[in-house]
Amino acid sequence: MEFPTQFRTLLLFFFFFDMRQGVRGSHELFNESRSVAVELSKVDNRYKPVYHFRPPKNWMNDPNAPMYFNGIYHFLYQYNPRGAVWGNIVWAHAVSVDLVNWKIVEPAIYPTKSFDINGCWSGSATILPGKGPAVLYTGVDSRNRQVQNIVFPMNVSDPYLRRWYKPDYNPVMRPVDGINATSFRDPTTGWKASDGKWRTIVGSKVDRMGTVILYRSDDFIHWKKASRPLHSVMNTGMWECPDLFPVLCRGKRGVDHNRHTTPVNHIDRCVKHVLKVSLDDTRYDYYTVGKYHEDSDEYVPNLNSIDNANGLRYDYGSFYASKSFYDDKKQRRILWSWVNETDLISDDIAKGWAGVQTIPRSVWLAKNGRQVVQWPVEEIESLRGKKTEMKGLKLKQGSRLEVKGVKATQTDVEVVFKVSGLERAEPFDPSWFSDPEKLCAHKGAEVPGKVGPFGLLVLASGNLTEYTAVFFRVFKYRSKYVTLMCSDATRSSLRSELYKRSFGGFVDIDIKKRQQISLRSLIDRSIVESFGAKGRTCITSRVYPTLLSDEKAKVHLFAFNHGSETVKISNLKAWEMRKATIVEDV
Ligand SMILES: *[C@@H]1O[C@H](CO)[C@@H](O)[C@H](O)[C@H]1NC(C)=O
Ligand SMILES: *[C@@H]1O[C@H](CO)[C@@H](O)[C@H](O)[C@H]1NC(C)=O
Ligand SMILES: *[C@@H]1O[C@H](CO)[C@@H](O)[C@H](O)[C@H]1NC(C)=O
Ligand SMILES: *[C@@H]1O[C@H](CO)[C@@H](O)[C@H](O)[C@H]1NC(C)=O
Ligand SMILES: *[C@H]1O[C@@H](CO)[C@H](O)[C@@H](O)[C@@H]1NC(C)=O
Repeated sequence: MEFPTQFRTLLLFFFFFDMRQGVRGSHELFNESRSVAVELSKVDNRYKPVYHFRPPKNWMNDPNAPMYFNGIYHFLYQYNPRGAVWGNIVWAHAVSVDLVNWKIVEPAIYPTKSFDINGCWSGSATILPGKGPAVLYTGVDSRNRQVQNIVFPMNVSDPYLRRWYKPDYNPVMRPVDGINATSFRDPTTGWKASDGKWRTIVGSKVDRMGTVILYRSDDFIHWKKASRPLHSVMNTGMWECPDLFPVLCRGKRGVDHNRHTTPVNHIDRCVKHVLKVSLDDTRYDYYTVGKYHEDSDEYVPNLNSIDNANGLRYDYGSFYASKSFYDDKKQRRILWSWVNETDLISDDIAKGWAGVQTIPRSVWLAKNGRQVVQWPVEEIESLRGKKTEMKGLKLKQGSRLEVKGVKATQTDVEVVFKVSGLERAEPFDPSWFSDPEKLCAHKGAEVPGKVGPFGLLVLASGNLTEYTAVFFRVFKYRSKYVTLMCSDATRSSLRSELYKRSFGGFVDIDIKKRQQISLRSLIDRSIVESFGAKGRTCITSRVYPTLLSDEKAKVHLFAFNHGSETVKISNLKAWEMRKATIVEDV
């Protein structure tokens, strides 16, 4: 991907700053702030997550080439080794046996050749049968064109795959035949169709039409552009970081894209596909469920799938440039995503670090086939320490219940709310369907309702001058119900200058039938990752309570209900989370 919005704003800021001051060229400042060396001993850890993946210091963005190979998980990522803002990007590389604790080894890819001298941007890994991994990535060449390159491990027997080499025949895909040379990036994992040819897609745009260009190859090295793209949608702008993968119609098991044409048993014959794109226009990740047709080499979304910035999102909060891989160890598909900082760039420079990855999530198709479901990988539960549990408690209107006994700055909390009085729920206006985020902003945790708002107040001060509210609200619509989930950061910090959005998404469940809804939140200092209704709707927020700037301040976790209908906590479990071990081993 290209440099982040935050940075564009910085550029703009310096541009105007220059106009006013008339002293220095914007590029000088740009260059300076992206290479301000960070001393490890000076890194400010107060807001730094302890069990989410993040390097000890500096800037990180997109996940790259996640894979499982020979017993080791590899996680590579866009990284600035020389500062806490975007710039000087290399592919940093971490390895793990459990997806929780990581060893950071030397960077795998960095600019060295004419085909990547101006940038080594995002890409993906493909395990070539009998040969090992190959990585396709976007290079920015000496003429500032985006091209696609290939690299291989120098020694596939080295368990950590520490060193990689770039063949001289790179680039393997060039921006010719009308491809826009500055909008051509982020190749996906390759897959082989039954004609024996490899495929990959690359994100692009034609004017305002977002598109994924299809390439075919016999040997994974010589690539030929197909005459038609795999998929395009009018007026969606640049498609970054596309991801295409198969999902089984039933069950949580994942499928390898390179095996889906020869299913292992009859149950596996029903396979659908997911195509995700990161829309540069809005900076969020959208997906559709559909079918990749091998004969025509096209992806066709389901008829009822909205295929633009009004469509489904993996996560309705801060979450971008995600990428999945098939984990052969546990036969599951795992999704990673970058979560950016939403404090100020000056804060990031002062902190000495910026960027977090989500807890890796298992992904599968929901039973109704309309969407995917996501759940933190089970390995993360190995960090659960001290536990507290509550059962059968009533939350009357206006009541609040403190979850005590666990450190509220690093917590995994899972709660099941039993609802009642649905027939008295607030009426839903169908015009609200188009913008759940606006609805969350309008009907916040403070606004009393009927069935809800109820949920959690996390990273809260005792007197509630600061808190982040993660909650549900149920509405009545015709003879049915609409369930809204919000993650509201508007009161998360006393600092008024921060980005404090009230994110929201609808939850596709039959609340009348279930009469209950669950919520899991992974709270980790400045990140709150929430999973509604067992992972049907997910929302991630970044928050910077001033409360955390005082190491000794007491941080609280509450359950609450501001609806007139009583809500019951049938079960609440909270665990204090231990730190993950993330060490450099270069
Ligand atoms: C800024 O960095 C770019 C690329 O790294 C370089 O070409 C340019 O000369 C630098 N500008 C200044 C003013 O240092
Ligand atoms: C490749 O890695 C293996 C395992 O670490 C090692 O034994 C072997 O010497 C390496 N080969 C080369 C050529 O470095
Ligand atoms: C190519 O993409 C760039 C970056 O978005 C854009 O500024 C430019 O107008 C595009 N060029 C054409 C010919 O569409
Ligand atoms: C609320 O609590 C915080 C931290 O516990 C404290 O710093 C602040 O002064 C309190 N504010 C009020 C208005 O009581
Ligand atoms: C994350 O930061 C916020 C606040 O600065 C921006 O509005 C988002 O666009 C940004 N997200 C990405 C993916 O860059």
